[in-house]
Amino acid sequence: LAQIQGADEAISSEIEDEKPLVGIIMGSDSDLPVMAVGARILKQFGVPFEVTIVSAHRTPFRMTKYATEAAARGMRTIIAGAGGAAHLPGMVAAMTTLPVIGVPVKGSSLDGVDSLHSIVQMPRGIPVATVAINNATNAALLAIRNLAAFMPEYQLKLEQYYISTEYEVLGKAEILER
Ligand code: RP5
Repeated sequence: LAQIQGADEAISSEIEDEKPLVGIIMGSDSDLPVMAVGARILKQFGVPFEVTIVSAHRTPFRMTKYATEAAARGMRTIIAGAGGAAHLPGMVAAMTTLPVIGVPVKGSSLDGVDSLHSIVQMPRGIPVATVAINNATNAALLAIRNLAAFMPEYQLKLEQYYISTEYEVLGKAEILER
C-alpha cells in the first residue's frame, strides 16, 4: 500500500477531465515501480491515461470486465504488466480488439524470463506486442506511436522527443571526447 500511496503523483494523469486513451494495468502492486516509469512517459507526452491493478488470477472477473469494456470507454491501447505466470496481457488481448502491449515484469526467481515467455508466446491469432523485461518505457512509447497514427499532435511530440534523446547522447559523447 505504501508503494501505491508513494506513487500517487507519478502515476496520476494530469488531464483528469479527459477520458483515458491508454490504460495501464498490472497484476499486483508489486509491479508498480516498473509500470510507473511508463506512466511518467505518458504524463510527459500529455496522454490521458489511467492506472490500476487487474489480476488475471486473483481478480479474473474484474479482468473480464476491464477488457470487455475498455474499447467502449474510449481506450485506444492497453498496457499490461505482469510477472511470473504472466497471463494478464494475453487474457486481456483475448477479450478485446484493442492493441495490447505486454510488459514482462522481473520477478524474484527466474529473472523475468518466465514473465517474458508467458507474454511473448501467444497463440496464433491473439497478438500481444511484447516489450523487453521491465521496459515500461518502450510500452508507453509504443502506445503513443499507436495514438500518433491518427492524432498528429503525438507525432510531433514523438519527433521532438527523439530529437532530445539524440542531443542527449551527442552531448554525452562530446563530454567523453573532450
Ligand atoms: C503476478 O504475480 C504479478 O503481476 C506480480 O508480478 C507477481 C507477484 O505478485 P505479488 O505476489 O507480488 O502480489 O500476478
